[in-house]
Amino acid sequence: GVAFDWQDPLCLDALLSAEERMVRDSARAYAQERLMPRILMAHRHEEFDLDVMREMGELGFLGATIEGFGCAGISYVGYGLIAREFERVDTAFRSALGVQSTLSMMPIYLFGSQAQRERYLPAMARAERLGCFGLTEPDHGSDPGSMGARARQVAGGWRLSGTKTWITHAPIADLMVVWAKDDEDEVRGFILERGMQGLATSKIEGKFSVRASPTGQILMDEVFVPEAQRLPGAQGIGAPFACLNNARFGICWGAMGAAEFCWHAARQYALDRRQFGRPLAANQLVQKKLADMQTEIALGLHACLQLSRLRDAGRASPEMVSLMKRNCAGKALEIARQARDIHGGNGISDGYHVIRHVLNMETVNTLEGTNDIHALVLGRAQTGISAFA
Ligand code: TGC
Ligand code: FAD
Repeated sequence: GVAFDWQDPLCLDALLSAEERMVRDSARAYAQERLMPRILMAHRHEEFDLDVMREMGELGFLGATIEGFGCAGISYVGYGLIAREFERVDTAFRSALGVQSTLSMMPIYLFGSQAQRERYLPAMARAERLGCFGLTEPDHGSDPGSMGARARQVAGGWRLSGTKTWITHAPIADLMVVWAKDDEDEVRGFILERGMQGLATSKIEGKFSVRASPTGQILMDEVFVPEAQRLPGAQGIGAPFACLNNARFGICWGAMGAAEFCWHAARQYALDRRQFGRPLAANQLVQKKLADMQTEIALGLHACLQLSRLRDAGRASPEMVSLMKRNCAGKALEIARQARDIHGGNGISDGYHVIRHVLNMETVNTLEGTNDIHALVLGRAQTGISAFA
């Protein structure tokens, strides 16, 4: 008969190229050997080790989809496979990868001048300079098109004012890709550097999710930004959305990585733990939960692969990305909760790691477009009626 691999039920592995498998294996080895031993304490004490960024840079993971400028130039399948391995350990590491690569380097690559690309990208690929992406504001999250941040044109440049909040890596970033509206109400992008007069960052305390990732605010009080720091190719709200389109690939694959960790942990726990004189895994109710996890993850990963192949062929639409971001994040949260349940009381302890993923998946369902916002994108695409306004 034909063999069945319970871990890879629909043979995803066979659909990857030798190069993609190599990227996957090197990301997996790094994540398991170097990230996994750090995460328990990092999460418990809300610590982020900057060496992680430097290591990711040395191994060529940062900005990996960019061609040239010291970047590897790999496919979106490759990028997704890295994200899956990093988030298998913790969302903080996938976030670190995604914010530096697709939300900080990518806007400079897509919309920056040649001088900006040369100045920033190689240094960012080596993690000598860390970036962040400032779109969300205290009063404008799901609807960034209504942002309040202003960019007023003055002699030699611009004056930026406003507040960005919930910004991953704001407290540690050397530079900030910030979106603000000009006098004509057009969205423009700017590269701000720490140290500019009137620019400050603060840290959001008391986070109960992605605790190993520093999140904060960007506060701009009439910050003078020279014209040379404006992204010349970015005009309109479509520019930050284009960045999000790329970043959401990392979320899709990453959420599936977190779900896989939880599934494997739940399966092993159910085999090891005995109640009523036999393993938990002997119960039909438990087996059904494991079967559901396996099914959703297999379908999710295959769809991630298909979406990424379409992206690499230039044929992925934003709606496809919405469909997948929503499904992967939502299913991963449900799987993490079920895995926590199978762990019983032990599942409440961070030592078993699943509660950490449950908490993280709450964030993953909210950032880069909430579950319901992506539902509305899909609703609009099939009815022609926008339910946003
Ligand atoms: P809408 O009228 O639909 O479109 C306005 C213009 O934007 C274009 N566009 C897109 N372009 C590329 N990719 C997309 N995904 C796009 N979505 C829209 C569109 O074609 C149009 O262009 P044009 O030239 O015709 O004007 O825009 P809307 O204002 O109605 O908003 C639609 C909506 C709600 C889907 C959008 O605002 C949205 O995506 N909201 C969610 C906000 C969000 O995702 N924020 C993320 C912040 S960053 C973050 O969370 C990083 S987390 C980092 C980490 O992982 O730690
Ligand atoms: P809101 O927009 O206020 O939404 C609240 C609720 O209302 C949600 O359930 C939403 O689905 C619902 N809702 C809103 N509008 C509608 C509607 N029209 N119809 C039906 N329901 C609706 N942002 C950045 O710019 N850069 C970052 O690096 C970044 N990192 C983040 C890191 C973390 C840990 C977190 C938690 C967030 C981060 N974000 C970042 C912000 C994130 O993108 C926003 O939180 C997200 O877009 C939602 O915006 P909001 O929090 O203002 O929620």
